Amino acid sequence: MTQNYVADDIKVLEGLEAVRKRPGMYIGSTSKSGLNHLVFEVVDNAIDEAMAGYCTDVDVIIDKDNIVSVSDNGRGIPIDIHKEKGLPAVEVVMTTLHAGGKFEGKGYKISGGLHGVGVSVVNALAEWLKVDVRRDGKQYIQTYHRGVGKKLIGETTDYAPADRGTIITFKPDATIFEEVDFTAEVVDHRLRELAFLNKGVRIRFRDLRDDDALVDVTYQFEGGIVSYVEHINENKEPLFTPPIYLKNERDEYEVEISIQYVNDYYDEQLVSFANNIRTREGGTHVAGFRTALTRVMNNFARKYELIKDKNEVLTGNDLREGLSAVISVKLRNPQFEGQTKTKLGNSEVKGIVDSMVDEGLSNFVETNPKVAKAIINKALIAQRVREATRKAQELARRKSSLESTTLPGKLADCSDRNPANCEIFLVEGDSAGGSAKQGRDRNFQAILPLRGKVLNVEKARLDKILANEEIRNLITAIGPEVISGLRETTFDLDADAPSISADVANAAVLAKLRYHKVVIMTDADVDGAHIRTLLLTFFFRHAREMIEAGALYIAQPPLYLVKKGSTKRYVYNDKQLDELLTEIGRENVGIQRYKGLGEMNPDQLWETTMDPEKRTLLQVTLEDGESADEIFSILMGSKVEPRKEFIEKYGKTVRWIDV
Ligand code: 0RA
Repeated sequence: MTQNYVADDIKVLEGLEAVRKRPGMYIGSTSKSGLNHLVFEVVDNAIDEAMAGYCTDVDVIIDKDNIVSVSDNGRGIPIDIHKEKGLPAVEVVMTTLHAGGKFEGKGYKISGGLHGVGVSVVNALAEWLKVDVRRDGKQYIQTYHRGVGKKLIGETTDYAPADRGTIITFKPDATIFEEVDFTAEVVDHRLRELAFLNKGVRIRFRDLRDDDALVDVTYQFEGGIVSYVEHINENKEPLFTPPIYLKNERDEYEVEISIQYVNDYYDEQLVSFANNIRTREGGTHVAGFRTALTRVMNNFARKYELIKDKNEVLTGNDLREGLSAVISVKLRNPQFEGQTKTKLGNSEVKGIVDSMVDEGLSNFVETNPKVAKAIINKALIAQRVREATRKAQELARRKSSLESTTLPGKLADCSDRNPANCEIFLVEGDSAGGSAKQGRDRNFQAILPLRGKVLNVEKARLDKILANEEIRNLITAIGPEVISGLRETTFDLDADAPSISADVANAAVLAKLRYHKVVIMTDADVDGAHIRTLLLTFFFRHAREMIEAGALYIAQPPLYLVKKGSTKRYVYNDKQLDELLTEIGRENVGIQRYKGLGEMNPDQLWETTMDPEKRTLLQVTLEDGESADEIFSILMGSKVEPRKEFIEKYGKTVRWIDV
């Protein structure tokens, strides 16, 4: 027996010696955070007593010299002789690592403290510590120095049984800690948090170190975590009041959740705890909550047709915007994982929280449909905004990628660097492109051959259009800034900007262009007309101001070459041909019909279509925005019938082209 006793004693010394040798292992560090942790370790024990239902008041004092005392009106640490060790139980608690658990009664001590190390660690790291227990009408006081040298200071037996509890007072060991000044704000914050998490418990905090700045606050929240949510949203505009509150106890798990949304704040404020320990990295309780929240709200939204499209869903992100929530779970064996050991790892918790929220929240939304609808509307707005933002970012990204792109390889640029003098010909196909390159005046004329049919832009959105290489080449060549979806500012001449004259606006557009004349040059046949229409549609939809500024043109290649004797005449349409033949007579006339630009030799192309002295260019103008819009929709949109009708009626002509 005596042998055992000594052995146990040595074990105690070894245990506490280990704490003093490697304090970081037990309290995280020996800096401020480790120091403050000493207070929390003691407070957590008192709060455990409150959680067990035996304590209503906790009193924390930081006194001069950084002497801390924590009192509670719980049952008091047992003082009877511990059977195995032959020591008063309080002494075992104070000197044995993890001793707290040995006293667990059923349903008691869910476990406290960041590392759950127990007060013996505080004892080991204190220059001195005094424990004062009042229990069963007795008072029992012990002191320690650096965890050892226990002294019985007092023992009385005439206490009023009602006056019970524990007072632990200690002074941190300056040979262990880098500094011994407790941080009042950190202690204060944690005590308030504990008061929220433990409904009704009264926690008083006093900082008496500085006579000129005494602190004396008391926290007590009858609303518990509902009060916590209200506190988080104190200066915000709630979407509804009071916050939603869900609670469930199952087996050895207790789950409490409070939720509120706010209108004027877009981040999520989710604060989660496991056994009063803040789980900054989240974990299975948070995952279960999120899954259930998303499902319940989507189910409700679909049931009441707040989302119509079957495929439409509110995502977790949509439902997180403006959400303030506190999640608090209590369980017997919490597993903490993650970088900072602040992530709850117990896998069973996810399902428990999920089913509890599913049940509780489904019930809530059915009985509070107005609140549910407000939440869903908010999420729908969040969804729309997110979608628009994503697109804008995508466009900005593409724009910068366009800007950083060197000019397309296919572009045969001109040498003049003054856009006002320059023209670019958008030419259908490589062979026509070849003729145009040879025929042009390279000083001021650039050629960009476009391969095949340009994408039908009427049906595609800008982000998709930009994936098309031909369009990208085109945009890069003329200057991305003229594309309305790719610039930050608009040149709009709307009612809000009456002071900007059309001239100024047009000049602003021209300043973005690399060529002041952009000329569509396609064959005079059906395919050519189609490509021209596709290009016009693109400019109309995405660079309308460029048309308004008069920068878009259509080249007029001849349809026929008429030869008689030594005279040669180019003819641009059948009517002209008729007139010419009437004039010169139909005998001994050679008529060549050009099927495509590629059939002309470079000199002919220059002479007939590109030479500013001789050519006819059609400037594209918009007579009437609305009807132009309608025509494009008919021509390029997906309804076949109106398009057919239009083409039959107007043939190949694009009506709004003003010559
Ligand atoms: C072990 C067992 C019991 C209470 C405590 C420890 C206890 C520890 C601290 C630390 C600060 N305040 C405290 N209050 C209580 C329960 C013993 C019983 O069943 O009565």
